[in-house]
Amino acid sequence: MGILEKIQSIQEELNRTQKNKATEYHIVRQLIALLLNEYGMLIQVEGLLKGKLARYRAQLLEPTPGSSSGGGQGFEVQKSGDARIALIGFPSVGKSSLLSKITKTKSEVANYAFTTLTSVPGVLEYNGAELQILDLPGIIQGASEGKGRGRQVIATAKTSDLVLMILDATKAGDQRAILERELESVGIRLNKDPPNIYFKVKKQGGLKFNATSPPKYLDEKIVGSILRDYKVHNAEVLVRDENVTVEDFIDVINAGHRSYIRCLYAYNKIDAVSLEEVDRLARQPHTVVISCELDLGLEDLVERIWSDLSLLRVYTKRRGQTLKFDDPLVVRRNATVETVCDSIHRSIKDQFRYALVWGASVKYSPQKCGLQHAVADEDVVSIVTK
Ligand SMILES: Nc1nc2c(ncn2[C@@H]2O[C@H](COP(=O)(O)OP(=O)(O)OP(=O)(O)O)[C@@H](O)[C@H]2O)c(=O)[nH]1
Ligand SMILES: [Mg+2]
Repeated sequence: MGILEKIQSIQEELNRTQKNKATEYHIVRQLIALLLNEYGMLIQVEGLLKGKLARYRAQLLEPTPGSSSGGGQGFEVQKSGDARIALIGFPSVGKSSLLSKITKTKSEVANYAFTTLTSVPGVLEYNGAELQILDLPGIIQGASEGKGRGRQVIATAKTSDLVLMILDATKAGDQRAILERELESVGIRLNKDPPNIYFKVKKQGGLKFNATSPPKYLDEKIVGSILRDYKVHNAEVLVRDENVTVEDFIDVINAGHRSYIRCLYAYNKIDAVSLEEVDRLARQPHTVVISCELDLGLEDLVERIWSDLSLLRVYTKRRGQTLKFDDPLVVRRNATVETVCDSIHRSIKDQFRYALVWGASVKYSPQKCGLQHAVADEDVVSIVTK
């Protein structure tokens, strides 16, 4: 081949390649466009499906007509252990993820709303106590009026010693206020003490109203008219706190339907927000920040659960036996020697002479105490019987 022919053949080859390049480029572009389109459609369909799934699952949660309790069996779980903690929150905030992290129980986790349809109990062992953690279906605005399985969820929350409200750090907004309102509307009072008002319905004598110091937001007239509305005409009312409100007084009249429960707020998914935001959330009262995904703040959370429950550990010692510190009796705050007796055995009280108590609740260790003596955390108690 002469030099000219060589040049010509290379040029032809080059032309061909360039043409091919252009066509291939065109084809690839078309392909990419197609794929992108397909991908977009897929995302759309996925969103639609998730939405549908959530809607149907929400319907599944809707109380069935005719059933008094609002449908669904096995929702109420037997109480067990030393205290009950209810996980309350919107769907998909990570309640089940948390249960699976802090207990040995696995509750289904998924990225669509209403994954959990019933209550799932787990046990958290801490400081020698057994704490029952209840994973519950997510609740939504309107839950207290029966939306979703809201009413049952809230009824279960009412039976707990601590509400652990799980919130999504990526959707901070007004979740907290909405959930609080839902719980408030069915008589749950979070992080509040019962109002300091003595109230007793009498058979006769009209209304006897007294106050240790003049209340700021309440007077005899208001109290009288509220009581008349409740058809109570004879009662004794003693207000011991000048700051009580009308709402407080109404709570006192309805004491049977009010539950004063501690609440701890946990913002989950802090791995997905900025440090500034985490800092802002963590500064709210009664709040911890966690990430189930990255195992952040979980130990801290468990410690806070424990301290908010205000449980007391009492070590009981039998005469002549060495004390074991690994298996405490776990009792509520305000517990007395009597409570301790009852937790040991039903009949031990009948044989009771006195108790020897070592620890923070007594001046001298050991000290002889009666049944009414209030115990403190980590006291050692030895019951002396007849
Ligand atoms: N980024 C992030 N995602 C999380 C975290 N914890 C849970 N998730 C995700 O959030 C989604 C919902 O988690 P679940 O534990 O099923 O939420 P849930 O509150 O039990 O939801 P329902 O049962 O539907 O009420 C899942 O896709 C989890 O993987 C976290 O700490 N960080
Ligand atoms: Mg769940």
